[in-house]
Amino acid sequence: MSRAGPPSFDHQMDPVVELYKPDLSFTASQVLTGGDLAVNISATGDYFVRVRNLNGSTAPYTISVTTTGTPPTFAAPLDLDFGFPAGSVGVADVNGDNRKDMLVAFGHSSPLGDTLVVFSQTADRSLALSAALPTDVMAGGGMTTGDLDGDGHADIALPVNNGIDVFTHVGPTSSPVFIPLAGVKQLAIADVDGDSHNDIVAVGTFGARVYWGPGPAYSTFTSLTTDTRGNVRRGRESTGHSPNGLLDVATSPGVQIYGQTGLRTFDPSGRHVPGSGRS
Ligand SMILES: [Ca+2]
Ligand SMILES: [Ca+2]
Ligand SMILES: [Ca+2]
Repeated sequence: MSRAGPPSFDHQMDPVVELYKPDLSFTASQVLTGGDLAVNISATGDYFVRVRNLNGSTAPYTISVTTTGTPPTFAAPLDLDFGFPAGSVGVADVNGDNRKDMLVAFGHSSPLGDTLVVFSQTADRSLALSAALPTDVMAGGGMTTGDLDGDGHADIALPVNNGIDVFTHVGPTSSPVFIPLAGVKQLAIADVDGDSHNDIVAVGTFGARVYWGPGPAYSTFTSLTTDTRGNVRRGRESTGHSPNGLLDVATSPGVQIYGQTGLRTFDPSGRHVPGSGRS
C-alpha cells in the first residue's frame, strides 16, 4: 500500500505515486484514484513504486505494506424454507448486474402455483425477492437458463403444459413468450448449430427436437428423433463436440447420442453409449 502525505491540496497532486507490477505493467496511480493510493496486491513479486515530483514540492509521503485477511468465499448460508417443494431452480444473472440471481419454479400443485420466483443477488451476497411471475400451467420442473435473445442477459425457458414458456428481460412484470409443444419434459440451451444464436433443445413425449434461434419466439425446429422410450419420463439432454466440430445432442436415461452429421442434420438412429444401462 502506498500512502501519500496528509490530505491537503498541494500534497494531493505532488508528489505523484504510481505502482507497477513485476512485469513493469502499470497497476495504479494516486492521480487516478485520488487521495491515498491503496492497492490490494494478491500475487507476490517485486513491485515497483515510482514517485514523480512535478514542481519541486517537498511534500512528504510514506509507503507501507500490510497484510489483509482473506475475505470469505461464501457468506453465511441462507436458508430458504418455502414450506413446500420447489419444482426446479436456476442460477443466472437475469438483470445484468454481473451477480448471479436465483430462480425457483413452483408448479400447479404448489401453494404458489404456476409461478417463477426471482431472487436477485445483492452486493452483500444476500438474495432479495425481486419478482413473482405467473407462468402457464406447469409441473414446475425442467427450468434452464441462457441468453436466448442475444442481449447479453440470461433468459429462462420452462416446460409448461403443452409448450415452453420463455422469459426474456426478466423484471417485476415480465410475461413469457409461449412456444406450443405438447409433452415437454426437459430443456437445454446451447448454440447447437454454431450461428451465434442460442437454440433450445427439448425432449418429451414427442421425442427430441431443436428450436433454432434467435429467440425468444422460436418457430423453426428440427426433430432429432421420435423415440420416446428413454426420455419420456425423465428426459435430459446435454451437448458435446463431435469430431466434426458440431454439437451433438444426448438424451437420457441411458445415454443416446444424436450426432450432428451436417449443419442442422442429425443421425436419427442415435448412438447408444455402452454401459449406460439402455438396450
Ligand atoms: Ca443479477
Ligand atoms: Ca437475453
Ligand atoms: Ca444457434
